[in-house]
Amino acid sequence: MRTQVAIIGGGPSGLILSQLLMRAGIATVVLERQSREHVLGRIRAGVLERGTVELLRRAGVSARLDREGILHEGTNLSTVNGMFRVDFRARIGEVVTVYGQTEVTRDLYAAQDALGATIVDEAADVALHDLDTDAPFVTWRKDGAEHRIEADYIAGCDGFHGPSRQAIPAAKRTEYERVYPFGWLGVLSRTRPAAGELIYANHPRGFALASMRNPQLSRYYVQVPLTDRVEDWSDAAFWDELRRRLPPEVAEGMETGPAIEKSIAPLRSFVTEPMRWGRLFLAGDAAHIVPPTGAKGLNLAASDVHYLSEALIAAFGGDRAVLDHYSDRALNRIWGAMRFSWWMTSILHRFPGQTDFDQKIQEAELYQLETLESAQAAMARNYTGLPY
Ligand code: RFL
Ligand code: PHB
Repeated sequence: MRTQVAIIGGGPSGLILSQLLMRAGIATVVLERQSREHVLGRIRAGVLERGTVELLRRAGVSARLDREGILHEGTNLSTVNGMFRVDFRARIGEVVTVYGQTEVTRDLYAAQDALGATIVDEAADVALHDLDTDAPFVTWRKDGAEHRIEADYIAGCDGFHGPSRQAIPAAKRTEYERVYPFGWLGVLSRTRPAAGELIYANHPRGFALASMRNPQLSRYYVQVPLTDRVEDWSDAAFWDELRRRLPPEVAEGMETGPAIEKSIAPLRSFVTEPMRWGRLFLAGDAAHIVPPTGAKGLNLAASDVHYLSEALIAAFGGDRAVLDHYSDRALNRIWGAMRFSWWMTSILHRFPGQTDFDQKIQEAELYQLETLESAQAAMARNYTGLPY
């Protein structure tokens, strides 16, 4: 088999890239380790920047998003001293769209099917070969048979645990990492959201977040120690803990119900540089991870794919120089989001061993955000999306 771009990973990065390339007349093959059912069962991000929405429009997959996405003009922050709101629209004239990653992925699969895309699911033992030559290829196993595909370029869109990043020799990459000493326990429930917009809560018992997917579907998180397991948390224990950490006026009227999904995600900041080696290009979680506090993971995957699709389309049009700038262009924006996600994480969580001094600094940061329009404008700019 032969194609122009072999894409490893059928998550949002891989599917958006395939969609944009196919619409530009470039042939792709997507190799995904899991079944489609598994990929569509994952509950992840929920907040889209304008740039992400525009990219999905350009990819021709925004009909349902444009209909069902909920515009949020601001967000709430809750502290020991009460709750305040940062008004994105008033500060910088921007908004975000609430629409789940699961729905984005579902729309992408439907659009790819309509274009007749080749998406191989349940591809086992995917391996990348000869990346620093002009004839790279990928091998995998499916239904007991060995397969091989040659490509002009390979896109590593296989998330944090995929093989693409590891295919770059260790001596050729630099990794930057911070692991946070806590995780988020998340619950999805068929209940009315607690508030009209998100609430990020700094509380002495730990961080909490009230989010949503639609008017009937809520998504909540509480900070938990890394030693906790999902089985340790009954639904009742989760709701009790969440209620304690949200503002009383919100907790009082909050609807609760059975958890449809419950999982614990560790928090990490990670970047590998450069995002290219020979004919391999990394995009999305394969190259970087942010803690979810800034809602940037999916949005960074989208901006990477924006830069990468532009570069590949230019290369197939005869201008290969653009490929040389992909990594730097993407990383510039990635580090901006890294800083923001780290900062949001730092000001909102309880850290083991946090001193009274650390505590006072957190309070001062949040007070600035409450009272300084310039601080709110900076947060609004970062949260709604740095420019491409
Ligand atoms: P994905 O979504 O991880 O997709 C990668 C795809 O590659 C496949 N794959 C392989 N395919 C072939 N061969 C292999 N050997 C492979 N190994 C892996 C995987 O099955 C998968 O389908 O990466 P992508 O496309 O770059 O998209 C990035 C986003 O998914 C990610 O940034 C966000 O979801 C991060 N994230 C969250 N971001 C937020 O903004 N808000 C959140 O609430 C939020 N929650 C989360 C998250 C990420 C999580 N992960 C990765 C553990 C919750 C979780 C649990
Ligand atoms: C979510 O709805 O899952 C969500 C929203 C905002 C975040 C993280 C997760 O910062």
